[in-house]
Amino acid sequence: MTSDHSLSVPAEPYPFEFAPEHCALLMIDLQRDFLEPGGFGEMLGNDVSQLRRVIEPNRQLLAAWRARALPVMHTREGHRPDLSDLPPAKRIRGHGKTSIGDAGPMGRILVRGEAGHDIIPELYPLRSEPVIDKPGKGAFFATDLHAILQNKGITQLIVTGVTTEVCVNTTVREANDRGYDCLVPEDCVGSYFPEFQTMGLKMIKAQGGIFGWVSDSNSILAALA
Ligand code: TIU
Repeated sequence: MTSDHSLSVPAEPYPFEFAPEHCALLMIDLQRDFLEPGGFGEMLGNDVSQLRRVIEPNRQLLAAWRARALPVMHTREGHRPDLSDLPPAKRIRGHGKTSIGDAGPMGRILVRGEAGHDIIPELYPLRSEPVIDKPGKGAFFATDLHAILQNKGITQLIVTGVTTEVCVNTTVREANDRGYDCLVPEDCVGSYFPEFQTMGLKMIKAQGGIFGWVSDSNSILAALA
């Protein structure tokens, strides 16, 4: 708890107490290449409808944060056009025919500045909302996110986005080790794999909230109302 003006959200493993002005909405990798039909995610054989169900609850949470002028931040996974920040191990992983940096359905895959790398129009950032370009799965690795959060006095995070077991989980773990409280609304995070969605959320809230809390968007909206 970071202020005397705190709200309580029903959550697992126990209620999440948060001070809105110290709590950022951190939206992970809601990028066209992961969510849109014809993008990189679908090209890899994934069912993007599993991710698209997160759009509407995220839109509602984003509207609520913006209406109260609370802090919002977005991340994008991707690399420099010269690929100098792309580890060779990441580029060749999977031995696919097409890999990061190659021409894809919406421009060069996961390259900054390309259409597919950008955030979906439904959840597009405002100019005032920091966008963190990250080369890895976690939002803290090789980025200035921690400094930005510290400068703004943010100690708690509502983490949403895709995918639950990859970039969301990695970011929550990184945040937890840096001392942030993280709440994950389950309807605002998505995985291409239903079993990973379930287990990815269980891993966060297990053992007394080993990495954080799990709730849903309606419970957060109700607490803010
Ligand atoms: N953002 C994110 O999770 N990147 C991924 O590569 N996720 C997969 O599930 N592949």
